[in-house]
Amino acid sequence: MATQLLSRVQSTPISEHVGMEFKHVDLNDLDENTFDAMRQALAYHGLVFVRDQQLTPEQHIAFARRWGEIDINNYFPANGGHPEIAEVRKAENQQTNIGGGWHTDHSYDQIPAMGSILLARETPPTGGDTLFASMSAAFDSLSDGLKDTLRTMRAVHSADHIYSKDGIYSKTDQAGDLKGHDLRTRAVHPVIIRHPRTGREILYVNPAFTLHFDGWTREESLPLLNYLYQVAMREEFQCRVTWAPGSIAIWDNRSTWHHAMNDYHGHRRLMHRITISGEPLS
Ligand SMILES: O=C(O)CCC(=O)C(=O)O
Ligand SMILES: [Fe+2]
Repeated sequence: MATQLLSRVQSTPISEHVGMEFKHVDLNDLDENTFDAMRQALAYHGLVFVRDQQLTPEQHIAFARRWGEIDINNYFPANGGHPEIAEVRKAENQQTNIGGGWHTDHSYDQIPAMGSILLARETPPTGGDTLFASMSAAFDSLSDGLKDTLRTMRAVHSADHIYSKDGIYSKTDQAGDLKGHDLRTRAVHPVIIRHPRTGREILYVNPAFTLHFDGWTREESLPLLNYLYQVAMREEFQCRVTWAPGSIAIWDNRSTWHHAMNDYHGHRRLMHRITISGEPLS
């Protein structure tokens, strides 16, 4: 207790439903109490954000290992020499960014990643923010009738239409940077999952990777999916993070969506991402 009283660590919510910013912390020298507070904040607020960190790639990896096992990304280019670190980058002369639409990472995997740890290395002079949205707040806002119906449903997810040879990125100027064109992915998950730590219910469909409800055609699924997406995209469920080199975000990939803004054409942005493995969803 004495250490907590003496500690200058401060944590402040970023918005009502998602995000907690920690101040006066050094991630290279983080005591167990503060790390536990971050774990708790991640579970209940879906996103932990910290500014002004000086982490080498090795220190980024060491910090990530405190959260769990590292999941090597199949699609993003690796940072030379560190296969654990994927680069999320956009050059001065590129138009398309990575993650420029609402999504949750890895919902196409049987056991989706728990989350990611994204460290800003180079940021544009303005813009390049990331939006996050709480899928537990979105779920809570639905009617009891719709909640009950969704609890009985499952949805099919895949990444093939995004990353395969003729997928969405193949037609963009990110095509040359991405890999894994021949991988095939398909997973069926409950539409409503429970957070493994908080027990809170979460709406687990997303516009990027969810194809249709299990047993329904895509045509039948789209009206309801689009309705759920409209609810989930309400500004009241969101927060916005503005990056500078050394800013780092840890997000819970089950309970949040994110969206990388693409409003900095002509400037470079480079982020280092480490993905943390998850556990089976239920
Ligand atoms: O660059 C960002 O802000 C986020 C990109 C993204 O979607 C990701 O790293 O999963
Ligand atoms: Fe993403």
